[in-house]
Amino acid sequence: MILDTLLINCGQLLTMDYATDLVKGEQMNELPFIENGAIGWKNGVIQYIGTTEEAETIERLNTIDCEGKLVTPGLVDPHTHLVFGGSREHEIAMKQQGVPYLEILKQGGGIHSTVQATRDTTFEDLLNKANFHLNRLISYGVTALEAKSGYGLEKETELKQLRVVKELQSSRNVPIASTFLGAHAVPRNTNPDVFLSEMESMFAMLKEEDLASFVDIFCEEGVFTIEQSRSYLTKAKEAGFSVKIHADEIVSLGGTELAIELEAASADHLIAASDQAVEWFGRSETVAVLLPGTTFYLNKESYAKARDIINYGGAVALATDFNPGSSPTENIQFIMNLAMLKLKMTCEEIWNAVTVNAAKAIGMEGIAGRLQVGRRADVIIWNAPNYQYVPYHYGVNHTNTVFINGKEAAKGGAYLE
Ligand code: IZC
Ligand code: ZN
Repeated sequence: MILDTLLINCGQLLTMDYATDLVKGEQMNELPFIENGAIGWKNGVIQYIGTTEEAETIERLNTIDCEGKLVTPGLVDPHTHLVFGGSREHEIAMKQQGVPYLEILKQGGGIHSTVQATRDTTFEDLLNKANFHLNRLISYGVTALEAKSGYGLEKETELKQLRVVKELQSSRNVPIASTFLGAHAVPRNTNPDVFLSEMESMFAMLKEEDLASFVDIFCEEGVFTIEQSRSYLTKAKEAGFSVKIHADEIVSLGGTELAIELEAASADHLIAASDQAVEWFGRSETVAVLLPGTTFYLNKESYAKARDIINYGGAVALATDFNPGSSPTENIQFIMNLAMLKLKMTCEEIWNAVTVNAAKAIGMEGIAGRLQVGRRADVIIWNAPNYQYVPYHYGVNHTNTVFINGKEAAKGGAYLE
């Protein structure tokens, strides 16, 4: 077989080639890599992984000399609110005056502001906007992701958002997991239980039309209670969905315990998770998806207890939480910097958290987050001499070349149209 492309002289080639789909506890601090590695593919599928020396005789059309640079799998972003209308810079002054996130929401701003903008935006404009942000995520190294609805809070607009995601799934060559977050906020002057039953009534149709794989809920003070979340997600599971929870982001309600009890695919945020919940991750397959960009942007002092979750044997993943309110950034590398600085994660843990564990959190363990023969050639060459360098040097884009399905998708930090 003649390969299309062979990368040689990869200073460190991270493969994430573990025996399991999920890396937990102490194992998160391992990071197997091939020194002076080589990786090659044909028709977008990886055909060779090994050393440069052994690759010498492989027939190929194109050779790229990586000159000692770091080469890794494409990154996986397991928590984004990719599809939305408008933006929220008009709330900057309130934010600077210290008006809390939940207070802005209570006053009809925050999520409600984006809901109005999303209702007012056409399908085509939402799609164009989502494509723009997706291209930027890719330029930072993301080659697989999750995208949530949740800015409709009514059937029609929730469907519009999910159909944008479905269009992206078929028109773009990046795997996207679709999550129904109809339960993102209670529409103003609406009874929450009546609202939740309206959202539940969409489950069967979403399943039938394959519009979502996951159902998520914002379990938070002033939004949805533990009891409402348990009942809603139990019905979602009965309808055949995997579930996720925005858990203990601001107030400690016990959403993290609920996620573990329900065997959720992930529990996300966890800044205010109880000590008990943190301990439970050790005995659970539920992935702790941590979003330090949100803590940073909400200007909070204390971050999620990543160290404790890992020390108790749990699995951590990292995500941008890209959204117009609490985390307006597509820069997943900045999230890796924050994980180093604020979550005190080791560089090894950080790389596992944005690849193998992130893929597992969105049901993509079979296709994303690892480099293996037979898998998609979603590969990044980094302007970095080693894997520690990316979490270390902050605020800039280190990608040299992002390959999606074996094709150059971004170069020098810019998406290639
Ligand atoms: O638009 O504020 N936390 N949902 C829950 C968000 C943040 C997104 C937003
Ligand atoms: Zn979120």
